[in-house]
Amino acid sequence: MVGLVIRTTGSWYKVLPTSEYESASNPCCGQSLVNCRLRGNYRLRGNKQTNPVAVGDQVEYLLQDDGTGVISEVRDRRNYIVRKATKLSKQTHVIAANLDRLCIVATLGFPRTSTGFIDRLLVTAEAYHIPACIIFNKCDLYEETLWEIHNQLKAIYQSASYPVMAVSALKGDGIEEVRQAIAGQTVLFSGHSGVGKSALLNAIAPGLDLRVGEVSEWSMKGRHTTTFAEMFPLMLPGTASARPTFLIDTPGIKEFGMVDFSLGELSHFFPEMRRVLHDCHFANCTHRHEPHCAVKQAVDDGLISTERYNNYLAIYDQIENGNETR
Ligand SMILES: Nc1nc2c(ncn2[C@@H]2O[C@H](COP(=O)(O)OP(=O)(O)OP(=O)(O)O)[C@@H](O)[C@H]2O)c(=O)[nH]1
Ligand SMILES: [Mg+2]
Ligand SMILES: [Zn+2]
Repeated sequence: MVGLVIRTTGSWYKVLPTSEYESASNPCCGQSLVNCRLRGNYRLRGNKQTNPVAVGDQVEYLLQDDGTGVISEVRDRRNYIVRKATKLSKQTHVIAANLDRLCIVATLGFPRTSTGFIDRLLVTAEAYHIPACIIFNKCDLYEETLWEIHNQLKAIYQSASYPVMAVSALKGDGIEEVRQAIAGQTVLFSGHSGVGKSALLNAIAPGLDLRVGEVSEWSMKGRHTTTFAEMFPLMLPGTASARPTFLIDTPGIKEFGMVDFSLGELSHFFPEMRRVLHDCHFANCTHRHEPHCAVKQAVDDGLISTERYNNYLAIYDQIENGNETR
């Protein structure tokens, strides 16, 4: 049997049989989920990853007499989003696999998301060719100054080729645009705790009824309302897609520790740099101090945002010094 991992808790995996969502008009039928464990002698891939099976994985499993399953194989991943397991850890944690899109949920206040955090997630998405977009939530709380900041950030990210949306999960503003953009796709929602990822999923698909944090709760340090990643297969009515949509809610992350790529590649994961870097005088230009650097020129000309370029330098420094922790 083949199925899709939609939730992992400890050593149990909830698997949706492929036949359930490929034929069903409403794949959201809880009864058909199979509780699976990993075969005892399953070898961890290079034992670098803390989780051998992640949400979004396609797995092969054997159905037991008691109705549970035993996973014998995790199929090769098309892509995935991976981060450091903990700040200083050498181990990595796969947040989710086989994605069509990463939605970074950000807020300008209550709490504020830094562009450094956004750019680290974007770089990781680029590295695995996952289209990404940025959703600024809680726009019902923006006054004039926050709208100005929003518009500046929107200009920066759109010119770097990322779609930017402003929404209010609470009031419903902008939700229709998000629904149309993601219909029929497997979408990972990621961002700090308290930005409203679960609230946004509830707004996109009102039947979901996910737990949303109390205002007093998320402002307290270290409190996470969502505690494990979970995928929700559903049909999005009113959209053009006849395919199910797979929404993945995740626990908030404080810092995003990047893994798995080299310094030389970094500028290739900034689309606006990728466009010009072939014009640098030196083929191995790091775009930091070299003369006749097309990237630095583009920054001077206002074609590449200073904010993004500074984040590039910061990430470069951190990788170079071996303490990339964000
Ligand atoms: N004003 C306003 N508040 C919102 C909006 N969306 C979410 N909230 C509030 O923000 C708080 C956090 O929302 P959650 O959906 O739990 O946030 P989360 O990102 O899922 O948090 P974790 O699960 O901890 O990662 C709750 O109190 C929500 O009511 C919004 O659009 N406007
Ligand atoms: Mg949540
Ligand atoms: Zn250069």
